[in-house]
Amino acid sequence: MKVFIQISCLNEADTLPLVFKTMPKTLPGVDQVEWLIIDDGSTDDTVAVAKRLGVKHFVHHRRNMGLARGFRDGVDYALAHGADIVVHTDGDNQYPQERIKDLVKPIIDGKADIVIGDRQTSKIAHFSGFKKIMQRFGSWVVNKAAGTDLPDAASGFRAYSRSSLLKLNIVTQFSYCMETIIQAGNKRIAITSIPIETNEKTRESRLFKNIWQHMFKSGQAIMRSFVMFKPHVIFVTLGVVFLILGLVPFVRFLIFALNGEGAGHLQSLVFGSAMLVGALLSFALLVIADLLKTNRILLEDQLERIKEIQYKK
Ligand SMILES: Nc1nc2c(ncn2[C@@H]2O[C@H](COP(=O)(O)OP(=O)(O)O)[C@@H](O)[C@H]2O)c(=O)[nH]1
Ligand SMILES: [Mg+2]
Repeated sequence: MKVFIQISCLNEADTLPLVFKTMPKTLPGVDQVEWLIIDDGSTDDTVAVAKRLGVKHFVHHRRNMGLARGFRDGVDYALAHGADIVVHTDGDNQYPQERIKDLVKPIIDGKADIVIGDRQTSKIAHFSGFKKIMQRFGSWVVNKAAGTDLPDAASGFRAYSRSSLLKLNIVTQFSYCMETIIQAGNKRIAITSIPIETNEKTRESRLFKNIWQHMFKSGQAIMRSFVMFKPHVIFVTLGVVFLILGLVPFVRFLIFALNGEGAGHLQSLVFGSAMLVGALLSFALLVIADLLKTNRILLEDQLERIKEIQYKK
């Protein structure tokens, strides 16, 4: 059993030594623990510091490509080097590395394929009340899209089994945290979570300037996942709303028209017809989205088989 612990880094030279203070060298039930740094175009000493700390595996991006792409390239590297489990943690020492042993345990025991460290956001002192509510709301929406029941969808402290990584395909540039859950949920991958306590904040978030940006970007990612995995939720809702908005004035016009008073109610006819066209379009988009979904399932099945061959152990 080989575990790769990967750390996303964008200029983390200052905090990496702190991260490695609690970084496990061995784990129960694991033969080999490897550390992997994803250097996403850092301009500080991240790489030199990591080498000094004993890291031997690196994925470099010459320029910044974003967290999601970094994660994907890290996973590719780990799988190519024989990883059975890939753990992800942050370079700002937000997560308790000493809990990695608990994160991988459900996978080693064969009870789950993805394990998420639940930060218990309601208890984090430096989160504002509003941020806590938004975290809960965000997780609720993700759970709805994924068909899961996870308390903390935005946590980046996770362990993934090899087989789950062969099935997951990251397509968004951003918010892969939410995306992986929604994909995993819809692909019926077993996900579980364990409660963790986060460390003291070392610096401000670099991923988000403020909570609004966070909400906007997460919202986009969730919306896209909905269209990908549950298109009926969006297009049936839209279609029904348009249908009702269209039928009411349309029927109103018809009644008048049958009574010979149609000429005075053309507005109803125009508005009703426009809404009915909207309804028709929504249902047409539903059919297209559904066909695309079938296509994607076939493509993803191929990708999984290719990855299995590519990363054969
Ligand atoms: N690969 C990659 N990692 C990043 C990027 N920006 C931030 N990170 C890393 O992602 C992790 C989380 O970033 P952080 O600024 O702490 O955001 P937070 O999750 O909101 O606390 C840290 O390990 C960062 O070094 C990026 O553009 N690319
Ligand atoms: Mg952080």
